[in-house]
Amino acid sequence: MARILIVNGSVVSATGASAADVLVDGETIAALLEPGQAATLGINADRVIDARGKYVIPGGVDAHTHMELPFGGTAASDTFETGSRAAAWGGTTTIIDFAVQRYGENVQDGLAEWHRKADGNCAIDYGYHQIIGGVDDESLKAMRYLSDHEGITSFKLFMAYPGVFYSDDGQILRAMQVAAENGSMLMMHAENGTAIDVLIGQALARGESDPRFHTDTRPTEMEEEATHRAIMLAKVAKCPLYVVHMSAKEAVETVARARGMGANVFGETCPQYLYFSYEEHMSLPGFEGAKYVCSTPIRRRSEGHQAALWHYLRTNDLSVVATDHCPFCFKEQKELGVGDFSKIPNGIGGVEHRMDTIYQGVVNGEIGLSRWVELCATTPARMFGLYPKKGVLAPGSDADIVVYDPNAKTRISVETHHMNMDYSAYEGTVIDGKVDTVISRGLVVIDNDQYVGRKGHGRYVPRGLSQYLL
Ligand code: DUC
Ligand code: ZN
Ligand code: ZN
Repeated sequence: MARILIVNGSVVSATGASAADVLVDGETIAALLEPGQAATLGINADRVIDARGKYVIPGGVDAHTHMELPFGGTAASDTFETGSRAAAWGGTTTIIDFAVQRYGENVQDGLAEWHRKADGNCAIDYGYHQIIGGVDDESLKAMRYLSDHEGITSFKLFMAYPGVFYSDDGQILRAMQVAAENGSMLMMHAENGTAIDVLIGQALARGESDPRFHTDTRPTEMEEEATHRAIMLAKVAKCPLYVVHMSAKEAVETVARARGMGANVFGETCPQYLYFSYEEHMSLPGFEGAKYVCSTPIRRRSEGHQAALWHYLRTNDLSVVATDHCPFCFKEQKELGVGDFSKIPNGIGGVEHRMDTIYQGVVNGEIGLSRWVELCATTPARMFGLYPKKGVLAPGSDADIVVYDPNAKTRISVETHHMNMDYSAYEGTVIDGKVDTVISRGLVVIDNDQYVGRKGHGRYVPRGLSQYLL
């Protein structure tokens, strides 16, 4: 593989920014050099990339995606091939997807199925968390095995979706106790699913069938209560806990309180919760709101959730921005829920837009430049045992690099995105900044507005334990 020298850029890390040149040799970073030092030292490269006026950052790590997830009577519309390519377009060079064990299935079979879907198809590197949809003796044993032998050190449980992925409190506690044995991370979908199902039934009985009732039947209290319960169970089990896709400010307050008391509790949010709202998106006329149906739901701006989430991104009570990329087409997929919002498949596609939309938070003064890199690359890598291979530009790290142009603009549209979706939730949005060049393990994959990578370049990356445990 080639030697690449990136010159004249500003290298941005989780701790600061400085003028430096980056030398890539094969799949890894060979050196960070003083500007001009390469010439002095007589270093040659096969390719020199001029990053003048641009940022040079570690490739994004999206810790929450769902390629080809069977869900809601259909399946997420991106394959690993299309979804990982779209991620690369958006400056993400590693995804952690969720392998699935459904109730009654064998965990290892679920994992094998995910390898079948991903292996040989990805443009960028990938790992897996494992969803445990049926906690029993066998799946608990499998958790130990995956963590010891398969590089899967994080497990997602659901307090929502009774009859599908749901675990009761006793099952959750047992899984947490197993995770605590070796420091694996328990990831939680924290919503009170049995109570929500009652509210859904009552709403439908009243004839409330439009998409916006998805939010109304998943009130903030259901997220807050479940988050609190998960934290208490994790405390009893002495297990690290990562609460996924948080949208209610009260729920994050609960995480903040636990963190204040020294608990190993972490919160994740997603761009859709920062930018979309009940008033502007869920309540669009007709069936348009279906485009924004995801769980946890999009919340009311009038209640201050979006502003609070930005606040908690600053305080680190929300530590990671992931996408929960779970795309469904409007035609035939979202449309399954015409006349019954509870049948709309839950999910929004966004793997391509995370780096850009969160960079907009830098432009808007919500977060600093280094915090952008920390939230989108460095912390997810450390949180899920990928660091320092991923998430940092340092000698020996994988050469996963994004050259980002802060002076260009990105217009998001279904016409120009690369995800396998027939609509864009961000249609027409113009973002300051643009992914310029993307390198995945030493291979240039995005160059001059072209995808020049290849299917199968991306490799499975086994992960270690979280590096954040107190
Ligand atoms: N939870 C997820 O994490 N992804 C898709 C749907 C859901 O409820
Ligand atoms: Zn979830
Ligand atoms: Zn998800």
